[in-house]
Amino acid sequence: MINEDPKKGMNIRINKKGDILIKIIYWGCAGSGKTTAVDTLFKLVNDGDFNIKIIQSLKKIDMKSGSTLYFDRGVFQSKIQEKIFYNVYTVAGQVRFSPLRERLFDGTNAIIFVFDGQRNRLSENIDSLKELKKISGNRLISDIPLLIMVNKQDLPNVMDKSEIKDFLESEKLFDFNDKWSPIVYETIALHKNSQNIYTIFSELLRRIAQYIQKDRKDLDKNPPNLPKDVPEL
Ligand SMILES: Nc1nc2c(ncn2[C@@H]2O[C@H](COP(=O)(O)OP(=O)(O)OP(=O)(O)O)[C@@H](O)[C@H]2O)c(=O)[nH]1
Ligand SMILES: [Mg+2]
Repeated sequence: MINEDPKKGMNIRINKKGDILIKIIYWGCAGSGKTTAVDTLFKLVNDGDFNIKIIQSLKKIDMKSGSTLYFDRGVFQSKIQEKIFYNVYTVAGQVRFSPLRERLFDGTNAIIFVFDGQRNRLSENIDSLKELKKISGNRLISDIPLLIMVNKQDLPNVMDKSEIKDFLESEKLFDFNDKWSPIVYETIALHKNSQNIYTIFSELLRRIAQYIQKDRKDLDKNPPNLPKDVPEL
């Protein structure tokens, strides 16, 4: 751990080889499009020329219905700084999997919250966001960068980003006046007409780098003491 106090700072893990392991989670209610978004992200990176490359393709643990049963996970490596690895997870969004999400949250460094843009899903979206805020112990944004997708923009009459912002502000769930406030992106997660799926991920990576810089002073003063049980990638 970079920081001695697990409740403060980013707590990036570094393994014995000196690799920097960053854990990113896609969070949101059941069916909002987390698995679809990450699946599309891996396809885009596989087919395109980006600053990251796939080290481990996306492994899904799901039910027959396609809903996630445990989690999905895949790994990218930065092409620019080869010591940096991004472990990307999606949580299982069904309400009954809350204990599982709490466990998966452990060690999370950055989050993309996936709103289902359909109006009839608003209360499920909000419940999921409240759960995330509770589990994170108020570390969102101060220590854990967060961005928001309003997904399914290809469907008719979905919520747009300004509606989401107004709603979250009026409910006092976030304010959007700070430099580190979440950016809200309108997205389509389906691969065939995807929108903003790589853009939001790359903005998250940019923010992670900025947050690490913020911690950097601590890192210089207190070189990390690596726990023996940090697994190799
Ligand atoms: N039209 C449309 N459908 C989408 C979009 N993103 C996801 N879907 C569909 O929404 C359904 C649920 O998507 P998933 O990616 O499995 O949702 P999830 O958030 O992983 O759900 P859980 O694993 O149960 O938490 C699937 O039928 C997807 O094809 C989108 O942008 N547009
Ligand atoms: Mg899923």
